[in-house]
Amino acid sequence: MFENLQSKLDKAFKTLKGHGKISEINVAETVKEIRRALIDADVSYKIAKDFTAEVKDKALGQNVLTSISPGQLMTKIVHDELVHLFGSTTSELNLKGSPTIILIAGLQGSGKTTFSGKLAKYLLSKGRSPLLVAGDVYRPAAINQLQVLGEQIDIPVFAELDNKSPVDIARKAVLFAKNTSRNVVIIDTAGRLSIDEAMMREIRQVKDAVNPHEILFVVDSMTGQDAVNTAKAFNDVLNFDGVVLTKLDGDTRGGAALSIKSVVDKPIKFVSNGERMDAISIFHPDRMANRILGMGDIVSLVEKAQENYNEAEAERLQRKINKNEFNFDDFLKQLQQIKKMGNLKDLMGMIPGVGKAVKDIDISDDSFKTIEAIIQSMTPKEREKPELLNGSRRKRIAIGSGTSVAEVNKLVKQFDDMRKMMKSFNKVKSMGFGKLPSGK
Ligand SMILES: Nc1nc2c(ncn2[C@@H]2O[C@H](COP(=O)(O)OP(=O)(O)O)[C@@H](O)[C@H]2O)c(=O)[nH]1
Ligand SMILES: [Mg+2]
Repeated sequence: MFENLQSKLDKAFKTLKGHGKISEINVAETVKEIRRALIDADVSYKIAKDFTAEVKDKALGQNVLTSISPGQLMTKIVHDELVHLFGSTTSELNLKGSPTIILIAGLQGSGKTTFSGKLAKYLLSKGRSPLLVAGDVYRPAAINQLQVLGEQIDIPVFAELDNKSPVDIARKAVLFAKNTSRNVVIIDTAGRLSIDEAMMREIRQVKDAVNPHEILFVVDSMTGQDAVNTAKAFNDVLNFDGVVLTKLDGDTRGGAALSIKSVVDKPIKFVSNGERMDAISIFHPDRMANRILGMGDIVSLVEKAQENYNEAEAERLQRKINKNEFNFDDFLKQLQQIKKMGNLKDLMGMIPGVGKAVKDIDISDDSFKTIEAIIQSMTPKEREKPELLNGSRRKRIAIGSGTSVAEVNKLVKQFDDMRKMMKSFNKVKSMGFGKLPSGK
C-alpha cells in the first residue's frame, strides 16, 4: 500500500542534511520533495502545498538532538502532519437507536455491497444482530449478491424482488428488524457509474424516509482525486457521517485517503483491504500515518528521545566524555534514562548503526539490575574514579551487591569498553549513544 509515496518520502527525508538546527536552507529541498511525493500520490496541489507549508513551519528552528538524525526528526514532523490530515482521532460508529439504521452510499463498483456484508459481520462479532437490506433494486444480480454474502456470514437479508422502490423497501426493512429483534439495519443502495441526479434524489429520499443514525460514504481509494470530487457531491446531498475507503489492498497511490478528510471534513471510519468478509478495519489516523511512512519505529524513537532530552545535562556529559571523565555515576544516570525510554533491545534496534556497534556489549534489560546493584555498592569516590577499583575493592563491592567478583570485573570491563566507544563517536550528548550516522 502506498509504496510509491512511501519510497518518495523516504528519499525526501534523506536529502535533509546538516546538524544542529533545521534551517531554511537545509529544509528547502526536502520540503520540495515531500510536496512532489504528495502530488505524485494524487493529492491536490492545494492540500500538498498547505501540508508542506505546515511541515516547514514546524521543522524550522527545531533542535536536532544528537540521538536522532535530521531525517528522523523530519519523519516525525511529517508523521504528525499526516495524522492531522487524517483527522487525528479514531471515529466510532454511532450505534444509538433501536434499531440503529446505517445507510451505505457511493458509486457503483465502489464496494458498497461487499462493505455492507463486512460491516454486518463486524457488528455481529461485537454482539450486535444486524439485518442487511437489499436496496439496490435495479439489478437482480445485486440483490442476489447481497443474499449470497448474507448466507455466507449467517446474517439475514431483507429483499423484495418485485419491489422497485428503495424507499419503501427501506421502511419495511426497519419494521421487519423491529419485529424480528435485529438491532442494526444496514441498507445497501444502488450506485451509478458517476454522479447522477436521479441517484442522488433517490438516496436522499431513502435518507428522509428512515432517518439513518449513520450514513457511510463508500469510496474506491484507487480513484484518487475523482474520489474526492465524488465525496464532495455526495456530502452536499447527504451530509454523511463518515467515509469508508475500499480497495486499499490495490496499488492505490494514496491521494483519496490523504485528501478526503480535509475536503469534506468527515472522518474516515473504516478501510477495506480485500474482497473477503473479514477484510475490514477501523481507521486509525496514527496507524495509517505509520504505514505510509513505513517508519513507525523511528517516530516513536524520536518521541522518546524528545521526551527524555535534557540539554544542560547533555552538555555536561559531553564535556566529561571529551575529558575522559565519564564515570560510574554518569553511567548509572544514563542507564536510568535509557530505562525510562523502554526496552533496551528494542531501542537499540531502532538506531541505525548503533545496534551493530554495541552488539558485543551485553546490556540487556535484565542485566540492568545487576549493573545498578554493583554501582550502588561502590563508594562515591569509586564511582567518580573507576581507576580506584583494585582487587580488594572489587571483592567488597561483589559482596555488598550480592554478585560475584567475576560480575564486577565484567561490568568494569564493559564500562571501559563503553568509554572507548563513546570517545570513538565524534560527539556524544545524551544517553550515551553518541552521534549517529545520518539517514534512517
Ligand atoms: N480488492 C478489493 N476488492 C474489493 C474490495 N471491496 C470490494 N471489492 C470488489 O469490488 C467489486 C465491486 O464491489 P461491490 O461491493 O459489488 O460494489 P458496489 O457496486 O458498490 O456494491 C467487487 O468485485 C468486489 O469484490 C476491497 O476492499 N478490495
Ligand atoms: Mg452493490
